[in-house]
Amino acid sequence: SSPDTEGVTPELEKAGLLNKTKIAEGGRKLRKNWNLSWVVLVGNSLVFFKDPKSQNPDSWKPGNSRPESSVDLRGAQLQWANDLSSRKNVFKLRTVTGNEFLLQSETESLIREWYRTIQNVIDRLDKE
Ligand code: I3P
Repeated sequence: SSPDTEGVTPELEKAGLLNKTKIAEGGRKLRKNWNLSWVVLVGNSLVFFKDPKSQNPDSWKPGNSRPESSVDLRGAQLQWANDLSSRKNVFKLRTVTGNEFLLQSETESLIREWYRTIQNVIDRLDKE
C-alpha cells in the first residue's frame, strides 16, 4: 500500500531538464539568464531545481531536495514565444502575480509535450 495514507501527496505529472530563464518579476522586466533546470510538474505547481543531484523524479518530495523556486499554475498563461528569443522551441509561462519565464528545449517533441501537459493542468485548475 502507499505510504501516503492521508492522500495528500500531489500527483507527479512530469519531470525533466529544460532551459529556463525568468524574464519578469511582478510585471517588471528582468535581464535574461538562461540556465539548465530540472523541472518538475507536481499537483498545481511547476517546481524548478538547479542542483544536478535533484535530477530524480522523487526530488520534489518533501525533504528530498530544495527547489530553487516554485510556480503556482492556477490562473497562469502559456504561449509559444519564438518571438521572444533567438532560441527555437520556446514558450512563455506567465503567473497571476506577473512572473514570466521562458522554457526551451532543443527537442521540439519534448517542448511540445511539456506545453501540452502544463496547459492541461492550467485548464483543470480553471474548471475548479
Ligand atoms: C542576452 C543573452 C541572451 C539573449 C538576450 C541577450 O545578452 O545573449 O541569451 O536571449 O537577447 O540580450 P546578455 O548576456 O548580454 O544579457 P536569447 O538567448 O533568448 O535570444 P534579447 O535581449 O533579445 O532577449
